[in-house]
Amino acid sequence: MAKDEMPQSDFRDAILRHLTYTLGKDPDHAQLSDWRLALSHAVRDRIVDRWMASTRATYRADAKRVYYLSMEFLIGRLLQDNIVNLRLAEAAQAAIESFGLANSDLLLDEPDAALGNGGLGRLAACFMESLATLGCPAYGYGIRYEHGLFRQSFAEGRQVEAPEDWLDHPFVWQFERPEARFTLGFGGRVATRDGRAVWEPENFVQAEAYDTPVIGWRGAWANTLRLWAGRAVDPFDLDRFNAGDFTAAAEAEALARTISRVLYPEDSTEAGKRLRLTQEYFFSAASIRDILRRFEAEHADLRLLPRKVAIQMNDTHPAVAAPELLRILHDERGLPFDEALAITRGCVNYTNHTLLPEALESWDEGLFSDLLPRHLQIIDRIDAADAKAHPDRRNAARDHGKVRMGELSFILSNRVNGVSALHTGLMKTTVFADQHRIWPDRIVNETNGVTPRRWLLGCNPRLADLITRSIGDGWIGDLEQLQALEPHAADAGWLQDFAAVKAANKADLCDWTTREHGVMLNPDALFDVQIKRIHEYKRQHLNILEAVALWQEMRETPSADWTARVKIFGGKAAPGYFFAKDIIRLINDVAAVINADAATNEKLQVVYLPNYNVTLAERLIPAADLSEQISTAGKEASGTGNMKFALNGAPTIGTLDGANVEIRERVGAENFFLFGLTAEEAEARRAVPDHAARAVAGDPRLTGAIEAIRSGTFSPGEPDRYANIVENLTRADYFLVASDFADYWRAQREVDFAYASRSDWTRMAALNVARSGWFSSDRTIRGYMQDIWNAQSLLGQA
Ligand code: DL6
Repeated sequence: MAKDEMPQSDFRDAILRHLTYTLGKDPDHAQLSDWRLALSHAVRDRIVDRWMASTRATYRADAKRVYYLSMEFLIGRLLQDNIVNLRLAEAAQAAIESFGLANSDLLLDEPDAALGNGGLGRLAACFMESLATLGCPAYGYGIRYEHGLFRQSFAEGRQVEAPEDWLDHPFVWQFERPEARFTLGFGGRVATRDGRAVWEPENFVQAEAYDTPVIGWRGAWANTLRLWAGRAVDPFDLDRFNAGDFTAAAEAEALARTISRVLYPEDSTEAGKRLRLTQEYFFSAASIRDILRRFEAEHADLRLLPRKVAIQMNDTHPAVAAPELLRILHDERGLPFDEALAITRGCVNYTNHTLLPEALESWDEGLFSDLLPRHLQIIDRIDAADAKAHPDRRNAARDHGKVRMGELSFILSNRVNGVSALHTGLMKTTVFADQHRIWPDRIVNETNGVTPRRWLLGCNPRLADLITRSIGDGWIGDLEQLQALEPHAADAGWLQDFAAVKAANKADLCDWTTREHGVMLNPDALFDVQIKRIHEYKRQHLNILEAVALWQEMRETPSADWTARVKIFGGKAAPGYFFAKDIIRLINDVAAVINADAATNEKLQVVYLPNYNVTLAERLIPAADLSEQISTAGKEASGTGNMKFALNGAPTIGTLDGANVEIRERVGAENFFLFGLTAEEAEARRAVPDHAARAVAGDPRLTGAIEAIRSGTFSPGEPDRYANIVENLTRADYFLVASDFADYWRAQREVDFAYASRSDWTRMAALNVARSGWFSSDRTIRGYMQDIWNAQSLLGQA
């Protein structure tokens, strides 16, 4: 392991000092959370100096800054990350243990900050860490939600949602910045004065900044994650209070706080949509003001902006940032429109994370103009200029009564990127084909990556240790060095050590599921894991159908030499996505029946672990044998879970979708279980009439599995419970579950066969690790710095 930088006694003293003087607690009476907070303060102290030094170095160098605008930063717990990156792991552990406490208890006491839904938000968190590791001066801008992604539990197999409450506990890492506030307007009208448009908003709120430092590997550089909270301009109406209307007196504050109250408010209602667009403008506009304030403190000439500022819009959620910047440059700073447009375009870039039509944002123009009337005028003017320059253009930003954020983002960006090679290619031929024809150089690819500090060194210390003992610790900052493991993967003794690491991780997981959930898992079984948001395109229902078919076949031929399997699921469904919620319930119902079957349960178990979050991923991924990446080809933009599993020695069973394609190319086709239609074949299959019914009729296993669900085997007394799923699979099946089932079954049996030959399996798993170095988010960020931002590293200058 990397050696700690700090003498242990100093660290111990620092913790005690914080416990006493920052928290006011007597060590004799301190609770676990007090110790955790004291430790966090001691760690934070080590970050702050480096943070300030990094900021000073950026000012000194007058460097270009990167601004990453994202509605989501799925940061999870930060204490361990910070300890790891500061190389304080040993000092911290020794200090904690000297107080008679267990290291892991303390680390796990920290709430998991779930400020995101899934891949997009977790990517943003990995990017922040890699930006700091690479010494790229950067700010993340987002929203400080009081309630992150809901907490999930199950009642009779159904998903139950409860509010998440990370801010009920002190969040040590943040610094409140009451002085950093911006007043933002909404609604109103656009007047004309002296021939110029002037927006006169009707309502106002304030955005208040909270800063969290993000430290990179070895603590050489630190950047800022700045999250905005909603505050009222006049928080308290004393006249109303004195008149006895106490609720109304605090109404403005309550309304302003609503903006940053919850992550992704349910937006099936008009009010929900309005709140969502308000959130988007709120954080985008506050961030743009902050960016301009910082720039103008040092520069008088706004034309320099593209040389000093790169703004990355993480999907279209911050898309209003672009017209907002243009508006300020033109309306408020007085630049000619074309110049303001060119400057905006020189600064702004857009990452697309999905091609699913329902996920591509568009706003009703009535709602948009109600909240942002001036922005709609600006969008119209951009559209008009575009139409003149490109008369054959088909896709306007405002079209058929909608403001289309993908088109808007594309038009206003310098670079537009996809997140895997396949996805970027599909952007060019499908959703953005028209724009690509007009601006053929604008779309670039930056395949996603994950930070190895959290997703290997932090979450899998046993494997990290084995790697470091084998090839040194250079891999932590340069993941491609994992290639040096290849010769070890041919050494039987080393492979035994590798297998022992996996076995120990699995044993830990078994202990935990027994302790926390009363579920005893067979540690000798293959741990087959699918963890991600629940969505039809991710096809958790394909996985559970295979479990049903396998169970039926095991019952029919109990004497066959079945490879024992534990199928593990984790993931949340959007509260309003009823089909996904049916899938969750089906998995739980199937699990209950299969796990209770004494004839098969030594060979097959199905477990759905509730409340999947970053912490649970950190627990499951190191213990996984098999990574399920089974989306319908063409639908998963990239995936990042797929990279984490491969990096932790779990080969993939997967389709040629998203970054699976690149994973397979790198780890080798022989170390990847491929199945299913390609994106092109999938498109063609959808055009075949009755493709679903035909696929079901042609496969007795699938017919049997669907029939079991249809007849109520898993929902006794209520056979109709899954009528929707059955109907979908046999008639519509847009996501081609039935069409891919037979090939999935085949690939799963290949997995069984391969796992039975354990030394070959271990070698395959080790080669997955050795060949996954390219999937570091450091590589991805280097790509953005070079291809998109033209930003330089200041490492060594802080
Ligand atoms: O790029 C991060 C992540 C990809 O790995 C996933 O494949 C993709 O589904 C996800 N996209 C979203 C879409 N959200 N919106 N808008 O989360 O992005």
